[in-house]
Amino acid sequence: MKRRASISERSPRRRQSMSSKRHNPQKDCLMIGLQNTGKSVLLRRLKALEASSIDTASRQTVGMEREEISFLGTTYFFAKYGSKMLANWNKMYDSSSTIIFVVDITNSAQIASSLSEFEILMEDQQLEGKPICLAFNKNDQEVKESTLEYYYEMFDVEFHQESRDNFECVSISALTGDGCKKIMNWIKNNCVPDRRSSRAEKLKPLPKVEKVKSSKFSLFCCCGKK
Ligand SMILES: Nc1nc2c(ncn2[C@@H]2O[C@H](COP(=O)(O)OP(=O)(O)OP(=O)(O)O)[C@@H](O)[C@H]2O)c(=O)[nH]1
Ligand SMILES: [Mg+2]
Repeated sequence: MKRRASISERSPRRRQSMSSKRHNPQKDCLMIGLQNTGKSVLLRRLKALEASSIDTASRQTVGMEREEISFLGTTYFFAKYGSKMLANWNKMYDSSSTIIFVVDITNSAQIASSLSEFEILMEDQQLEGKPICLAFNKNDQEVKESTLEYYYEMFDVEFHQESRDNFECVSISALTGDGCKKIMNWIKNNCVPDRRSSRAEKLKPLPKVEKVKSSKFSLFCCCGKK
């Protein structure tokens, strides 16, 4: 009898997407924030944590950019959305493991809009239990301490830290790298593998342990059979 072609054989595009899913078992770390807050530079910095200098040129992110970043032996997948995609941010929440919201502390004219987007984010039902990191960027610039304290209060950092287990707030400089390692450590602790792959792990039958008696020794054998 003629063998029926598998889905991947019938559709090469489907085969491509299936194989990319197989190679990308993790969900993305989603990076969002308003215009010029420093997302592109931060992504370059996270990729080169220890580098003395990185490319700091501003390139407006149109649509979405994806990057793979390795940290302590694990590769994480980052997706970054520019402010132009603001209306679509929430469509990406489901496919994200963690969210980094970047704020430019030197741009006082923008801070109210950043706060309003952050509040919408924190109230989104889809994000209940999802790890969120608030990154106050550009701390290499002169900003009064009282202004920073004021921003912490404005963004209700203490309240979010108390009410969410996996909320983090960091003061960073994507330019110098200050505080950026903290973000990668937070990702390492919070970036959970895709549910499908962890479910597949759970469904894998456990090796059966059989006790085999021999005249002199008791041997334990592991086999995959049920
Ligand atoms: N002083 C200082 N400047 C920074 C820092 N991070 C980014 N910048 C500068 O801020 C400007 C904007 O940075 P980008 O990374 O392009 O901003 P973005 O958030 O990706 O902007 P969009 O893609 O338009 O949404 C550039 O001139 C950067 O060099 C920082 O930590 N300190
Ligand atoms: Mg950008």
